[in-house]
Amino acid sequence: MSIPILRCGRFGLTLQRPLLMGVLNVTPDSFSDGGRFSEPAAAIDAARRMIDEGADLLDIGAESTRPGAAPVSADDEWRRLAPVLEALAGCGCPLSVDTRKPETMRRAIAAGCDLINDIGGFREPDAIAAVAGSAVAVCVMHMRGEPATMQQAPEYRDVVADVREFLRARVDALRGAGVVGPRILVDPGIGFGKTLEHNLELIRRLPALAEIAPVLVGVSRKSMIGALTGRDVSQRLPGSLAAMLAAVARGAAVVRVHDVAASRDALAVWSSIEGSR
Ligand code: HH2
Repeated sequence: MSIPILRCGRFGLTLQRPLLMGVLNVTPDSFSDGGRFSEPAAAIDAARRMIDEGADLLDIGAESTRPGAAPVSADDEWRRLAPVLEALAGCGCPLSVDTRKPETMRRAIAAGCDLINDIGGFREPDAIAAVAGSAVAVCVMHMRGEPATMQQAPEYRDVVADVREFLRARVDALRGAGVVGPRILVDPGIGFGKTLEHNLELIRRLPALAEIAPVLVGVSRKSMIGALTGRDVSQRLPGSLAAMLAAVARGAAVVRVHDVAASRDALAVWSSIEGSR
């Protein structure tokens, strides 16, 4: 069987084993690490540390998406991203930019990023056009509603069927616009307009999403882990590792994590026992 590949800007990443995407939030208000890396120098140090620890990709975000977060303008978003992207351009690690804004997508692609991660699933008018003429990979995430209101009593007919239908339609729209080849990841959007039970069901039935495209999953430090363990955000690593391995066991191709070294160790042990991935 041929080894699946993700075409990702300057890189071709093999998906033979689960890939680790390290989270770099250059925001003053992210839920888990808000403010720690809002100065470019601190962000760049954190990025280099994650690369040393074994990150396969870095996901750089300049707008917090935690429930209730305030939106930022495209210019402010770019002011936060530009120095970090410039400093990391030659770091040898694929760079993902986490944004919903077509203008930021275009600027990030021009600055040499390799993946655009859109928690809005490329629904903004012009978002698909922003990535279509480039070689970047895309991550299409499902979110119900908007960050400010998404946790207000979310309801689904069947959460897995609804998320799958949404992701399939977005992937079809991207492919129709010329985003072809193995450049697309899909993501159930854990915590984005979902109850705890919705999140658990999506992880349990992840293979239903992997039929569409390789799946990226982000559970690291999220409120789902807090709800299950009673732990504050600073103490959610063990729970995050358990959820990450449950996702990987169900076929997650990429996992988005804050704690790269610990996640790398957990994956090394898991993969050695499982053998095949
Ligand atoms: N989760 C967050 C942000 N971006 N992108 C994808 N594809 N999948 C996710 O699950 C995901 C994401 C939220 O986490 P974090 O970046 O740590 O927090 P904040 O949005 O507050 O910056």
